[in-house]
Amino acid sequence: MKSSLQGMRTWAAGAVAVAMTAFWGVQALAQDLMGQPTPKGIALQPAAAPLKHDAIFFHDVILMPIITIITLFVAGLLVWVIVRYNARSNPVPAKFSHNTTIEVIWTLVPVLILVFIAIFSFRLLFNYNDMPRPDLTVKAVGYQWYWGYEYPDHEVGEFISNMLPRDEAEAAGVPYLLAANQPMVVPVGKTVRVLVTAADVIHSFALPAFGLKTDAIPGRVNETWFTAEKEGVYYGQCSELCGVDHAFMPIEIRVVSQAEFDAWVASKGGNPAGLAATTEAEATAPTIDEAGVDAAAVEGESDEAAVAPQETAAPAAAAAAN
Ligand SMILES: [Cu+2]
Repeated sequence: MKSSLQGMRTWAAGAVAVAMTAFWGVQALAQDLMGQPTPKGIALQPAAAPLKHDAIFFHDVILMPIITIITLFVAGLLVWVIVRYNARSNPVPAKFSHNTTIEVIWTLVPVLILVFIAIFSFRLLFNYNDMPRPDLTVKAVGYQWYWGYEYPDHEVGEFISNMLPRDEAEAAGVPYLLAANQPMVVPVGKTVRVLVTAADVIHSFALPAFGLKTDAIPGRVNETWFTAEKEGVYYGQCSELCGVDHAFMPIEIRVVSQAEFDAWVASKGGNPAGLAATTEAEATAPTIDEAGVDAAAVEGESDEAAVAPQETAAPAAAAAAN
């Protein structure tokens, strides 16, 4: 009995080691694609934003080892009971039905495990809620079955982002069902606040590489955020079953340099300096006039703006955009 227990322990320890090695080994071997799913990949998509790093840590370092150890432990117990206590090996069964010590243990240990998980779980949850001061805001509106994006800071009115048809996606060498004809474009390294809502039914704004998944609910504005760490194209999908074309309303976020972003905003008829002017005006009062003049000067209205220095940046910027 004693030796079989000992053997069981050794076997369990070995199995844990093998399982962990296999798990981490597969993770290390797989060269997962950035910003999109990897064929035959089993790990989470690589992180390209802080929240995803936190989520991957929670999954890989906290949850997976606990899940693996518990699964192997319970499976080991089952095997032990089957082998040791079947009718043949144990013809005279024990008659007791309770064991206070072991009941206290199997109540307390799971409680402690859950508390341990909760510490990290809440930390992750708080990270999602504690958005750093955003550098820009994008409003994402879910429709049956496409997304609309709007940049209020930059005075870019809503534009529609549809899925790229199969022939166009294949011709362009981009993933069909993930690529969009008009991506959401954001500057690299800037904190983007995404205001998420919907116009008809519930959708969900989800993008794995940034760790995003926020319900888009009609009549309600939800908020999420990300700070893209490197330039590139990142794909997500509507993740709330929303009707017959639910699978055909992808989310494509293109992360570019600040200069490219400014050029893109200008190409959309927006005001690339809109946010900078507003932020400056909010931050320090004396720069209000400067910001107003600068914004107007871009459009060659410097004379009018100069004689009306009391004007705040916002109206001047709005005038400049017209
Ligand atoms: Cu949807």
